[in-house]
Amino acid sequence: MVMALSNATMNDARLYGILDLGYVSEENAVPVAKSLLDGGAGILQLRAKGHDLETNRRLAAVLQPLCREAGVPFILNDYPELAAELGTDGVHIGQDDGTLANARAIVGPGKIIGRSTHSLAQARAALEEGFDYIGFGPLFPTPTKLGRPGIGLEDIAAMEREVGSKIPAFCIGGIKRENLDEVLSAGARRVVIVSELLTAPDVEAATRDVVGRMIADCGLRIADCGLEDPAHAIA
Ligand code: 3NM
Repeated sequence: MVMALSNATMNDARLYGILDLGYVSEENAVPVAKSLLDGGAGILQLRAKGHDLETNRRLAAVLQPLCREAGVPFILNDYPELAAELGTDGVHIGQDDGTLANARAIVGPGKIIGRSTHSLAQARAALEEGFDYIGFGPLFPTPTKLGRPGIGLEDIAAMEREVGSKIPAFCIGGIKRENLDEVLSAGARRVVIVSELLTAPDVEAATRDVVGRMIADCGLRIADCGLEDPAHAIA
């Protein structure tokens, strides 16, 4: 069995890349994943909503070793049983996908389990429950996750102070290079960017640009962009 990557690896991640089959064909999945990794994405997720289990299995089986080679955790969206079967580094679950304890019982100890949160209250609850990281959003309405209102930027600072200082917290939803500065100014320290990167003419260059800006922004802050207690971040 393959062990999960270390806490430190994920705690360093500023940009979380998602290979979303809503934007990338199965044939292009591997080259696009490579571009995200080469551009500096610190975590990679396969998100194949509406695709069958076999497609998820086929792709995840290829992407996991690719990420391992790059030293980047590979996370499967949904499908904890498949994550356990393939030994992926972790799994990401939504608000309606059950408890952490349930997912942990399936994927086992040492695996990364993340939760989507859509409010400050949900972010606090995910920290309390013991999730390894959270997504926080959608900040802006986004075609990648239709039907959800944007939660705006107002709660980012409080979320970062209360939750993002303890576990990695990734702001998500409608983030583009053109509004990245606004999101960072609101206090975000980590982001997920999906459509903007996957539809860029040069995925690797766009990814590299975002990662460079994230790192530079951390360097500008008085407080470090790390966690208060990195060892505490992942159980
Ligand atoms: N989850 P884009 S928003 C997959 O708020 C996802 O939980 C969200 O894609 C959440 O960068 C989102 O294209 C879509 O807006 C993010």
